Amino acid sequence: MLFYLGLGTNLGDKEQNLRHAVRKIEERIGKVVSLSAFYATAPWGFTSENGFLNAALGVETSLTPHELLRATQAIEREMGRTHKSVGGVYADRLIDIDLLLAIQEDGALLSVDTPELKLPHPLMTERDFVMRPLREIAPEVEERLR
Ligand code: PH2
Ligand code: MG
Ligand code: MG
Repeated sequence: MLFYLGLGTNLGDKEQNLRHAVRKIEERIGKVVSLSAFYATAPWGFTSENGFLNAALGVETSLTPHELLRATQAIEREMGRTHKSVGGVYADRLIDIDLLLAIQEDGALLSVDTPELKLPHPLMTERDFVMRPLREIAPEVEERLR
């Protein structure tokens, strides 16, 4: 299955953080078939003096969606991410890897709706920092999300 992932970081050496995450994804998850440019973006949904670097990639994997979620969470933890949010508010982070959507072998969009994982990502179309890099590598998917 082909998954599109969104990557974000706003602490430390951000370019290095994104490259490191891509390498770990390639080692543990599957073949990275597309990778966007790295986009400098302003923090969305919270206040921080640390700007973001965001990217999107496509990865072909035999993992199930929940296995993939656990694999990306392990990479986040190993890269030093301690918590997702503080009191329900977004926090600065070394790396965030979000599952955006998945395309099945027959070309259909996979739909997942569980407490821990929803695909396609319910907020992605409202977030320019997700859609700009995704549009670069997969211009055809946007109209399928409407
Ligand atoms: N991620 C968030 C919240 N806000 N803003 C930008 N620019 N980039 C992000 O990756 C980002 C964000 C939650 O994960
Ligand atoms: Mg996120
Ligand atoms: Mg996340």
